[in-house]
Amino acid sequence: MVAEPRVLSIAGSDPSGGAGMQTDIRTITLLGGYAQGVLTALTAQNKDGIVAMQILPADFVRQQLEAVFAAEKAVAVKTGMLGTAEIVSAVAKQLKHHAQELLVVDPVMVSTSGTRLLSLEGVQALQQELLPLAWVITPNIPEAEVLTGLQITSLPEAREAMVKLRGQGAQKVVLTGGHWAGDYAVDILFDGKEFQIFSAPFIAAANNHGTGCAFASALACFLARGEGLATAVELAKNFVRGRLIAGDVS
Ligand code: PXL
Repeated sequence: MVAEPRVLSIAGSDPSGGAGMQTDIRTITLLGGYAQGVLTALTAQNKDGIVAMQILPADFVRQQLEAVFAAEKAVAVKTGMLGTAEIVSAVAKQLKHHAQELLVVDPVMVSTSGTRLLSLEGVQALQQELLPLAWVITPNIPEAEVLTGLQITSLPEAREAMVKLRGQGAQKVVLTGGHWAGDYAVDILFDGKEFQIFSAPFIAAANNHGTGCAFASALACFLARGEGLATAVELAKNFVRGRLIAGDVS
């Protein structure tokens, strides 16, 4: 086990600290990782919503990545908000070039408050270029529905969608469960062979903005620390639960 493994987040800024890069860096740091961060976009937002956004030029994202990779390669990389197809392509090219194996792709598309964080062309680029590189993808139910074109309202439908997501190139799939109707948050892991269910009572928090970012970052961090995937999912889920219970998701 590495003492303080480098974990790189590629994500957008949420200046209020509730989601995005700020959440990622806090999560990685809290969990004993050495956080690196490549920004894709700046937003003006707080938990009530996004009022403005500046997406960075893809070439500048590429330059940031080159600088980071030239310094020291991260053990694990996590992607969040990518904004445009051009940024998705630039990120995919760099990760491929540097043969990044531990890659957690959180296919962020829309903010909790409803603002689009990845263009429609970006969704296509993510499917074509980034998913084939992913060690694990962590969609929530609405994201998995967009990526597969399937409706997910039951466990059998979830399983079908997860098989399809693996078919798009991700090696492993974690369907995060904050959107199920009912009293339980049920996360499902599909490793290509088996489905594993992680269930915990749903926490009706006043603020759940940023839970997806925290989960994917925690997962990347536990993987970087050498945990197996199922253990990493369980630990990441417990971490997010703890933050929700504390009223501080991020
Ligand atoms: O929770 C998804 C997310 C990711 N990244 C940024 C965000 C949000 C949600 O608001 O703002 C920058």
